[in-house]
Amino acid sequence: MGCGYTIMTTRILKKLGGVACLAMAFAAYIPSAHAQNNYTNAGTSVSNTFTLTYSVGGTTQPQIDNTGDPTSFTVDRLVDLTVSYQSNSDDDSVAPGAQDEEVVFLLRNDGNDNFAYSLTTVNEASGDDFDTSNLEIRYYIDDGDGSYEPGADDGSAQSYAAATDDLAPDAILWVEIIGDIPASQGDTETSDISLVADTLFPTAWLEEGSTGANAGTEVTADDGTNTVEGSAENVLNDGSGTSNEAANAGDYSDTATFTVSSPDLAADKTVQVIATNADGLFDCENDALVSANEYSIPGSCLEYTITVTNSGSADATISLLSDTLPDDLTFQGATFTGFTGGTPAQPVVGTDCDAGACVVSQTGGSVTAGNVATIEIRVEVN
Ligand SMILES: [Ca+2]
Ligand SMILES: [Ca+2]
Ligand SMILES: [Ca+2]
Ligand SMILES: [Ca+2]
Repeated sequence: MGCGYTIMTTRILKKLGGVACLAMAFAAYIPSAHAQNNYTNAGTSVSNTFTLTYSVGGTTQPQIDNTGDPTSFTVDRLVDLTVSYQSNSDDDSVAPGAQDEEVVFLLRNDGNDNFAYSLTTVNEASGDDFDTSNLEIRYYIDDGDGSYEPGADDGSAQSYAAATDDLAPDAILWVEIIGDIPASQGDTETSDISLVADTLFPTAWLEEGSTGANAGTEVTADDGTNTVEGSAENVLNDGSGTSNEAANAGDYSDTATFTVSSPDLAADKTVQVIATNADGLFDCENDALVSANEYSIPGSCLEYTITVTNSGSADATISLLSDTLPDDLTFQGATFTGFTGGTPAQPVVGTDCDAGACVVSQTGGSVTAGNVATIEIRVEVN
């Protein structure tokens, strides 16, 4: 870094007649990495003295120093922040029509003073398929471990109004955006939502105390005329996370994506004659198809097949699949395949289906994503 603090070094070099560069004396004030940055608070007055002893021809001369007039400067106010979507902290895969779905963002104060923040949601208009409705913001105050623990170590949800609580340097808020997914959205469709945080005056600076009437108003950059001592001046050093805000404007943003995951369910029913069974010897419950050209006379064995196909990316939960067989039949058995869980039901083999006596059903359970479930029902013609 050489002579890190240019202004200060210039002053000291003048007093020393250009003898040395005192960069080392100020090395501690050069910003380091952001995470756990341990910055010096804005408004801190840093004083410093030096001594110079020398001799001429072996004779020690009076010491030169500035102990009676220490150099000092005020640490200015670094404004910087991080907004980062936490894709591992929520379920951003949502069902059509789902309500109060949430995405989670980290908001961290990367500056060197207390700040509050305004929080704004943006339903992005391009690059996605739909907008999420009824957006709301709430947040949790991290307990200092950097882990998202809503309702536990990070306490209960704070509802957001016009400004967040004051946030100390390095402190983190977990900001949740909550919204409703329109019922009409199809499988794999997406909705992009950005969170924009803008830096506001806190209720009190760390070193300089109450911000009075400025609390909750936007922090803007210094007028460009720096004073070395006196009040801390605002230096905006934020980047730009999305097109919703620019660099060095005291704000930052990131984008989360809801992706619709829905079952895509189709069902149909076919019938096939398994055996003409003219001699009455065919075992309709157990025997296999005789030929592709069997007739349906009284006594013939037929098979209905109900096929449920889930070509979506989410499981479909079955409420009830029910088939009441026609009066003209006698029930000969049913085979259920492909359902996960739930309860199949069927009449006793040999039941005459008059008056709705033959109900075959699947109650509950699911057809998982990408799978097919079937019910094969054997009957004889009366
Ligand atoms: Ca959108
Ligand atoms: Ca935590
Ligand atoms: Ca200054
Ligand atoms: Ca910015």
